[in-house]
Amino acid sequence: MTAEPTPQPPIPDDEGLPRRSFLQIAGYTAFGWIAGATGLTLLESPLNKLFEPVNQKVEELIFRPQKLIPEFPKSAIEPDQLIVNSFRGNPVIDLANFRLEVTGEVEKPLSLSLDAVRQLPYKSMVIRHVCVEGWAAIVEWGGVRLSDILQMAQPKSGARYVYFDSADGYFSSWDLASATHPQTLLAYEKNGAPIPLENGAPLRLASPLKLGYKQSKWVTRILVTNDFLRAPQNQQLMRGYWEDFGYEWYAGL
Ligand SMILES: Nc1nc2c(c(=O)[nH]1)N[C@H]1C(S)=C(S)[C@@H](COP(=O)(O)O)O[C@H]1N2
Ligand SMILES: [Mo]
Repeated sequence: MTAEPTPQPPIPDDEGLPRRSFLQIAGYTAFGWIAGATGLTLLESPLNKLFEPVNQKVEELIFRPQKLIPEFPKSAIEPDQLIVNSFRGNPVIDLANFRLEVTGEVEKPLSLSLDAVRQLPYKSMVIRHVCVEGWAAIVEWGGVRLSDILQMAQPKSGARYVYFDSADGYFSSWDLASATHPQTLLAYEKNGAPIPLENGAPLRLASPLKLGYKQSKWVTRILVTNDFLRAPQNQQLMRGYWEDFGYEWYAGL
C-alpha cells in the first residue's frame, strides 16, 4: 500500500443524537430523490430518446462480460482472520420490518423484503478481504449478485454511481461497472452460516474488486446517481465515509 492520507479519528458518537442515514443528513429522502430524478428525466428525455435507446449504456455494463477474479477453495478459508472493523459499533436493525430500498436514477424503485432478496439466484465465493489498516482474511461469502438487483431496478441511461447507505450511518459509493460485476454480492452468509450482526447482517457488500472500506455492512439503501452527491449546506463532495476523509475512492485490489 502506498501512503494513504491518515484519516482523522471519526467524530465520537454522540449517544444523545439519533443515528441518521447519510441521505437524511444530506437533506435527501427517498421521495426527494424520486421527485428530483423525475424532474431531470422529464427535461432530458426528449433528447435521449432521439439519440439512443433508453438504458443502452447501462445494459451494456450489466451484460458486458467482465473479467472474473480467481476464487479460493473452501479449504483456504481463514475463519479467525476477519477482524471486526466498525466505525461506531453495531446498529439496531428490525429484521421483521427490514426493507432494502433501491432508488434514485432507476426506472423501477424497489423495496425488497429479506425473503424477496433470498429468492434471487444464490451465489457463493471464497475471496480475500483486504483492510487498508494492514490485515487480510480469506472469507466465504454467500448471497445475491448486486447486478441482479440493479437489473430489476433498471438504472436509467445516465446512471454512473451506486451509493450504499448503511444502518450505522456509514456510506460508500461505487462505480457502476464494479457494482454490476458478477462477483459483487449483497451477502447474507459468511463461511457457510448466516452473517453475524457485527459482520453486517442482514445484508453486506462483498466483492474481490475492492478494499475493505468499500464493503459496506448493514446495507439498507442503494441509491443510483448520475453524479457524486454533494452536501447541500456547503457543496462538499460526499463519496463515502472514509473516502471523504481522504481514502482513495476507487480502492481497487
Ligand atoms: N456500515 C459499515 N460498513 C463497514 C464498516 C463500518 O464501519 N460500517 N467498516 C469497513 C471496513 S474499514 C472494513 S475492513 C470492513 C470490515 O468488515 P468486518 O467487520 O465484517 O470484518 O467493513 C467495512 N464496512
Ligand atoms: Mo478496513
